[in-house]
Amino acid sequence: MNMKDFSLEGKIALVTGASSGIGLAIATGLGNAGATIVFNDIKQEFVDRGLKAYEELGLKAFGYVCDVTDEAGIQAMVKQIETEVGPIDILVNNAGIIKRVPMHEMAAEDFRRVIDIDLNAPFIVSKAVLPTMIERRCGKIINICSMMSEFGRETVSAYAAAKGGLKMLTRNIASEYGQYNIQCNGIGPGYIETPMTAPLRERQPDGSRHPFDQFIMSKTPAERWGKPEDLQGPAVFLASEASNFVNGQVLYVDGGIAAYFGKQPQ
Ligand code: NAP
Ligand code: GCO
Repeated sequence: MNMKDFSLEGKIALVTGASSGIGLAIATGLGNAGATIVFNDIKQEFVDRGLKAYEELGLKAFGYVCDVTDEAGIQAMVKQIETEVGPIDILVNNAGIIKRVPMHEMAAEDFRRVIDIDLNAPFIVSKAVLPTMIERRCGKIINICSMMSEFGRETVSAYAAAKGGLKMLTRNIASEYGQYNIQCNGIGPGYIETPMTAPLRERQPDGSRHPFDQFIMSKTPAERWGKPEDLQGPAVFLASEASNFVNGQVLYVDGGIAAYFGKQPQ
């Protein structure tokens, strides 16, 4: 093996929803490995925020305003990228939302919205990039799954259903398109410090840690929340030639949560 296999020089990477959080970190990691970064977000102000962030990091990036659930918009955006930047080598389906509501109280429209963004959109965006990947006989698709691809918990029924489905969509894309030298894998982050999990880490009025924060500490061997940067190395690996025989897998980057029974209460 040659360490150049980990290089992304000359590659074009589309990371959805990459103006903040995990997407921004993953795109930065891919950029530092040599890829040209392309990303989208739902508002120009968020795209501008992302472009500023990449510029400050000295990284070349292209940003587009597009809602990942809008198939016509995604198809047009991918064609625009292919014209303005070049063919997409790497797709990271990162954009996602969560709504934490007890299932028996959740509005069906809210359940559908989570499924639409977290599961239907990875289908829509993958469908848009696959024809060129098939034609070029190469491509990498990385789906950002979750601990909820494996576990349930109270109030996240829609999110768990979506992320469980996303794990199987990952396996099916791998199965259907491996013959074209296209690899599709997932990254399953553990609990990561981003805006999505900020409510779970808020300090209590007495200054103590949020009960859920304490719970995660007891369930994580690493005894810390993950940082978005913890996902950069795994993403570069799955986006690179070094993982050409890895297909249909979900790589959990969770500090050991999925392997751990949990700390015995003191
Ligand atoms: P985040 O900071 O909220 O990032 C989500 C990104 O997706 C935002 O940039 C958001 O844009 C964008 N987005 C949302 N809906 C969109 C749409 N319809 N079209 C285009 N972009 C859209 O949260 P995060 O924690 O980085 O989450 C990123 C991914 O990691 C998600 O798929 C999430 O499920 C997954 N994940 C997170 C954790 C964690 O602990 N944080 C763990 C496992 C998996 P706006 O800001 O404009 O809404
Ligand atoms: C929650 C959290 C989790 C994380 C992540 C874990 O409410 O339990 O938001 O779902 O975001 O998905 O991997």
